[in-house]
Amino acid sequence: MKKITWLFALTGSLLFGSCQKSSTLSETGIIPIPNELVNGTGTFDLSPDSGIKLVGQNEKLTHLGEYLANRLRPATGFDLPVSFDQGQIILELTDSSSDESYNLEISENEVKITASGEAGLFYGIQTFLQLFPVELASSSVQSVEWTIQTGSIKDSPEFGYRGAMLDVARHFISVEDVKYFIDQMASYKLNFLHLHLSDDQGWRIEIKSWPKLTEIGGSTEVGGGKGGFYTQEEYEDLVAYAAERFITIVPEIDMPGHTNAALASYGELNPGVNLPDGDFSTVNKKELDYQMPLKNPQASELYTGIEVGWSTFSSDLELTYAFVDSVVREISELTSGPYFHIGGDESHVTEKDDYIYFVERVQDIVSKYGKTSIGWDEIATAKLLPGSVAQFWAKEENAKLAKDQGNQILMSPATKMYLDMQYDSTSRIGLHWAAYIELDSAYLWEPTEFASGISKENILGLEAPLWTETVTNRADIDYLVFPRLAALSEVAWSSKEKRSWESFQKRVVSHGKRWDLTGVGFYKSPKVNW
Ligand code: TNX
Repeated sequence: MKKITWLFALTGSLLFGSCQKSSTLSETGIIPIPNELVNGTGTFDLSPDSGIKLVGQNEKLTHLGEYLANRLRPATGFDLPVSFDQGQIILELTDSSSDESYNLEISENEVKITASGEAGLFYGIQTFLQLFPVELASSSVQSVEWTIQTGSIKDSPEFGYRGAMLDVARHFISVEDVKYFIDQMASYKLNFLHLHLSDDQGWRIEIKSWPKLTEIGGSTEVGGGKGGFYTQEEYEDLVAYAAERFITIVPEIDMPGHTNAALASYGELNPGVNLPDGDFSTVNKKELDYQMPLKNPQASELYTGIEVGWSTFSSDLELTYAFVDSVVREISELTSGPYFHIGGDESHVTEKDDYIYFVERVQDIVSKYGKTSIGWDEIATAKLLPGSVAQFWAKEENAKLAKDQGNQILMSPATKMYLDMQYDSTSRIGLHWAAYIELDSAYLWEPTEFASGISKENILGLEAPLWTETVTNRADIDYLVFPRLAALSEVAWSSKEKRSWESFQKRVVSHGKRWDLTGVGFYKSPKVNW
């Protein structure tokens, strides 16, 4: 009797299991949703005999083949040899262009991913991986049928810059956690990781010519914890790790405001004026403990609170530019990507003229070291160099100023893209000065219609920042980032015509299962039937 019940349960679950399986390719939970998708009628099975065949010249091809094999091997337990001779999974690279598009053709006998550039092939691989049962994400062998639906996909991104930002200054984030974040970004086809490396509360990257920045400035964080910093070798390792996943690191040194950690490390950089009395906050942040620094013309005190807008470099001190020059030079030498982020936000105690003078001089320094400046939208009040990018977070009129100068805008509207905003008033961490951002709100907006006068051609791309005033560990990152990062990746990658909340709401369910399986502590938004 017992046996019969057991059998019953088993058959039931098998039946249920197979009902759960998507019956067509378009019903598989691909995020971001591809441009063009045609359903086939059959299935393709990955089997112990499957192999990966490489077609093309590029030396990165072997690397991509191995990457795919390594993603498929642990859960399937299959050998999946990678070769130029045979295999049913074909990776074909036709050129070495920077084009990010790919084609994916799945028939009953083979799968073929074709691209003219390595990044495109990598994105095709990401899509392919999402087609399998979620158990594929497991690190041990699973007894599952590795079946996917046939059909074809032609895909390319809407925006060339699809980014996320980690504020490693308010709370330091370890190399290991940044790598984890990079892996997550890669699976959603994001390609720029902006690291906010300095702020009032901490300086997080070693500068060999100014060592006290990390000795002193890196020694604490919000709440008074021990802080931390990346050595230059660790930073280079992150740049390389990201590059292998087609992600470009954008380093940010925030200035002239948000500079207390530097001012606490080197007294001689201090403006030498007393900070004004009063409340310097423009926004009413969550009531965390904070302490104002001593009003001291010498080195300022380290700061572990979360108020903003009260520190500044001195723009009429030549030493300031010597300092900035060293910092930009050292970091630029370690950075393979084209951008250097100069911050520029919330400099509420910098005179307007001083601010403009400072931004213009710093842009020149950045350009001298072969990089292009990005800055928060306020930098558009200065004269921008051709190519400089204004990152829109708050003020439409600043975005407009950038556009009128012929410069592009990186869209990070706080009300939609700030990953540190709470989902609702019950969220256990996060701020809410800009908005509460539930999953549907993060999804339902159109970047080319968001700020008046800013249309597609003015937009370089999108970036979702995670500020970390209230974020102290991986669980906190997971909770604020997922599932919103998946939603934002679709806004950045997929065309307006393809996006639909109803569809996303269904597709994200399998991602939730994958997150559960891999220990990503995501927010179980009530907007989704998980
Ligand atoms: C505003 S966005 C800031 C950050 C804070 C963030 C908190 C921006 C350019 N400045 O300094 O961390 O709000 O949400």
